Amino acid sequence: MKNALVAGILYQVADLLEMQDVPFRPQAYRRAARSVESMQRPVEEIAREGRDALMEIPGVGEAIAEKIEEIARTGSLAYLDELKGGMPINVDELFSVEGVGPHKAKLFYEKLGVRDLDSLERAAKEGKLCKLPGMGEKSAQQILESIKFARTAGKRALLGHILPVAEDMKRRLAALKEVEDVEVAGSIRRMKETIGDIDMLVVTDAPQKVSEFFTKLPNVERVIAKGSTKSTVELAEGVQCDLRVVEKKSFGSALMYFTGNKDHNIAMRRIAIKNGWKLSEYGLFKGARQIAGRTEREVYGKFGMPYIEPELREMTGEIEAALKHRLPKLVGYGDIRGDLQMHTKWSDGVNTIEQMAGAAKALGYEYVGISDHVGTLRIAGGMMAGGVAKQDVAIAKARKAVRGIIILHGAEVSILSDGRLDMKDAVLKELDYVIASVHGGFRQTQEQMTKRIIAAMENEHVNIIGHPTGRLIQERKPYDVDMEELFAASKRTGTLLEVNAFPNRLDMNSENVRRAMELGCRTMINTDAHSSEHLKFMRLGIATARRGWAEKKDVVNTLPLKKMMKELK
Ligand code: DGT
Ligand code: CA
Ligand code: CA
Ligand code: ZN
Repeated sequence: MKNALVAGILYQVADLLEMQDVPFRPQAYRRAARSVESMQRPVEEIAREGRDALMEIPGVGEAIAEKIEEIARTGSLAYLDELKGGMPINVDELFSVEGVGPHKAKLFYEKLGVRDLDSLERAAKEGKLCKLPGMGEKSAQQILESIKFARTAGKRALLGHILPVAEDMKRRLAALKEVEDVEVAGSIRRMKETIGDIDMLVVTDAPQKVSEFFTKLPNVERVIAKGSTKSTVELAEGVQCDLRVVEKKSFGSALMYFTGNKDHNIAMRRIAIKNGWKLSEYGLFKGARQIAGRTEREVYGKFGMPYIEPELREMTGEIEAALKHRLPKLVGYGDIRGDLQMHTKWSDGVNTIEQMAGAAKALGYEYVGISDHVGTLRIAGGMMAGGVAKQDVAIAKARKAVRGIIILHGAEVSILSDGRLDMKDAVLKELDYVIASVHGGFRQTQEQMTKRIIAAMENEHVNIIGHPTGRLIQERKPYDVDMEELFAASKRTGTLLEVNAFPNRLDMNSENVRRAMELGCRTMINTDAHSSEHLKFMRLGIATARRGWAEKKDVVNTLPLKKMMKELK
């Protein structure tokens, strides 16, 4: 942990103490923070020497030394969380706005009841901020600007939002006659769930023309750098994009290098050195002679490895597996035969059953499952028993209207806090399949939550657990559940743990998929579409499964209808 980060935590403590009008201690924390910040030596190293060593840092007494030890050991400070928890306001949100510190936050709260970004924004828009002492039109306007920034800053973009942007850019570049080859690299190519920036590679003999074109694309907001080998721009979608020009003979090695990840690259380079070679973005070299680099396959081949799919390049055993020719045969992007989680106008979706089925058919699916919310989940428009019966008639009608695809009638039912389902068995039993999910009551102990979900898995009518951990990427942590227990229950009961492909869910995540597959569980990938447009998120779920080393045989909805239905247990 960097000294600046340790100091940052101490500064935050100081701010919070000051807001509570605690005398002296804020200054003490700030003094210590300044010392730590300005030290050359890593404070972590000093912490390892013991408390006495820490107390030699100017301004650091026993109490603060103890805190630094904890930060060095755990990366966080329980005392800080406690202070934050005791505040009536969302400190992290408010302090993330430039121009809002402890004094302003306190003022805004006491005079206007501002607790978080939303209420701050409201107050600013209603013209209330500028009337406060020490504030004016201008500073209120600045805060409004900063709020916009604070909402996106520090957050990585979702793959699902940026992948189409990168692909569109690739298409536009590929259409240029000067461009010989173009590829998206980086975390997007590895299909990581969140991405920092877009990395594009091109082969061209006319780099000036290409960078000219690139920096003038319609969604370019700002040009950060423009050169013949590298240009960087900021896009309207809120991410940066790097464009690098590489030589044709190096395209494979450059693609490998800029796809990463970094640890994978470093390991490959080490292996090259062991062989007496040198690997870089320019190629694989024996002395001055290039022995590979045109394609990735060629480079991996020189090392006696098969091609390693980008989704696997996370340095989690793929290199060893490749050397032993034991890489998984990943489920393919074209292997899915149907999507079984989607919502229509019958609950909280925007399209009709016919429209969803038609869109699924257009994707080439053999079957599609309609799984509207049932039960008392009001915000999702849950149907009661009567609604389900009516929908059954509507499904029968849709089957006649949309030919060439099998329409299944399923449902998504909530798992109540005590593990019971939010719908009678007698209703569930009539459906083709049932997905059970946790939609509320997230704050249970691990024991309660695990028992709750397993109880649902043990219900004979439940076939699938939807979004099994409840996380929303960068928004909500997963609820506390013992995944090992869920995997065991999945094997025992045959209830599938879903890979939900919705861009901000991707739940199970790839780590969980990997573990589940290791234990011999199977899974199903569904989109949870709430509109026909959402059906195309399937590939994000497939990518998540691939990053979890899942093979076709592990994914139940790669099976033809009859076999798939047999796997619904
Ligand atoms: P991101 O953008 O944060 O989502 O993640 P990446 O993986 O796209 O990282 P980025 O954009 O910083 O760099 C693209 C690739 O370039 C990265 O995956 C591996 C390679 N790379 C970047 N820096 C280094 C480095 O210092 N050493 C090595 N060996 N490779 C690097
Ligand atoms: Ca990147
Ligand atoms: Ca980059
Ligand atoms: Zn759900």
